[in-house]
Amino acid sequence: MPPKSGRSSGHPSAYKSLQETIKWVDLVIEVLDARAPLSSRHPNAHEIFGHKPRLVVLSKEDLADMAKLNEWIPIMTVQDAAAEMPAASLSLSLKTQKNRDKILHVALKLTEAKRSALAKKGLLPRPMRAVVVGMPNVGKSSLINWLIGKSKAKVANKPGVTRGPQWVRVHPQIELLDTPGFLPPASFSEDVRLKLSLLNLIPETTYDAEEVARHGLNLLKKVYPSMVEQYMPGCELELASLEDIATIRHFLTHGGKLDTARAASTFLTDLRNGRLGKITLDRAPQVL
Ligand SMILES: Nc1nc2c(ncn2[C@@H]2O[C@H](COP(=O)(O)OP(=O)(O)O)[C@@H](O)[C@H]2O)c(=O)[nH]1
Ligand SMILES: [Mg+2]
Repeated sequence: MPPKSGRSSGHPSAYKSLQETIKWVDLVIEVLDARAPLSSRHPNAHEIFGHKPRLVVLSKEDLADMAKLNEWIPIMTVQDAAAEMPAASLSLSLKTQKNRDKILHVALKLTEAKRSALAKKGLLPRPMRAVVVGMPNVGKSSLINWLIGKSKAKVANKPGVTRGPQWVRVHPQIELLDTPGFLPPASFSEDVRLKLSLLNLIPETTYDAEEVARHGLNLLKKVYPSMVEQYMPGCELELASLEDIATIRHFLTHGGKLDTARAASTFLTDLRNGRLGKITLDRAPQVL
């Protein structure tokens, strides 16, 4: 349930303003991080936009474990379909321009029913309106820029134009809001918090980097042991620790002790940039 007053949430108007935006759109484009398809979904996603056609975009495919991702893709829309709204999901990398046409094609398909309903009412055809939503850092702005492409530059080049959110035509029949929908804050389980911290999806001020790196290393030992072995040559997997990373890389503090803070930050950066390998930390359920 949305909070009724400001007391239970730091942003009492977040639900309201998002719901206001969603009222105006024909399609919700939900962005999730392909390295954590479930953990990066807002806990109230279905309640917030379950009554609209939804396109689920799993971003950062280039950093994700495709084998696991391919298990997730068909699952992501099952609950949406249960709301009897058309839904589809696909993964992509916003680092390449590939798949832009595919996204637009799927967006058109998902809004087909709406367009024919408008036509039946005798209304003039209008472009379908879409908004991009998702948690921080999943790739919303990247997706918006990726979809808008050159037309965005055109708008920005006009001198002296200050403006609020605008609809940008990304296809003759699709308009996109040029700012993402703002999702209300949520609380997460320990497990989800760890994954979100590891993948840099929650602010660094909200957790202890060294602690997250230690837990992350342990998680990786279980899920991707060979990555850890390659990353830390010569270490026994069971015992591999931040201290070992500091030793291997000769990270020492001024006092000559092992610099585990630096080891933690290096490990997190390498993990996030895909230097350990392509990872997807959420496990897809075996049975639908
Ligand atoms: N490798 C990779 N990085 C991405 C991709 N999409 C977004 N990013 C990066 O993820 C970070 C957050 O993206 P941003 O669009 O600002 O996320 P937002 O907070 O949801 O708007 C940025 O550093 C992007 O460059 C992707 O498909 N692949
Ligand atoms: Mg952004």
